[in-house]
Amino acid sequence: MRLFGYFGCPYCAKVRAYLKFRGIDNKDVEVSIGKPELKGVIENYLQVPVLAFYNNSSSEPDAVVKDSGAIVSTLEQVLRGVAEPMSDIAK
Ligand SMILES: N[C@@H](CCC(=O)N[C@@H](CS)C(=O)NCC(=O)O)C(=O)O
Repeated sequence: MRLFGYFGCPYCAKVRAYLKFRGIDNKDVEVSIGKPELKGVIENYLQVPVLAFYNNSSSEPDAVVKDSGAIVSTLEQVLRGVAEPMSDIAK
């Protein structure tokens, strides 16, 4: 999974802290001005953090969650088995 965000973004720090706390591996993608990195990931949303799940070789994300609260809540539900696994969050 990839976490799109930038250094100094408090909402991104919140999600990174949560991922570390839960021991979830991820790849941090630092976004630049205008957030071109979000193109093809999420449309009409220019805030970070955004979390994206990818299949092995896919360049298109299988699932995308925006908003730090929604990211934490979604991952927590998946970990607790009360939501469908999103791709495979252990990857
Ligand atoms: N409710 C959102 C707020 C996210 C937010 O405000 N992110 C800021 C950065 S900390 C942002 O992307 N601002 C627009 C920008 O930097 O261009 C969340 O919890 O994720």
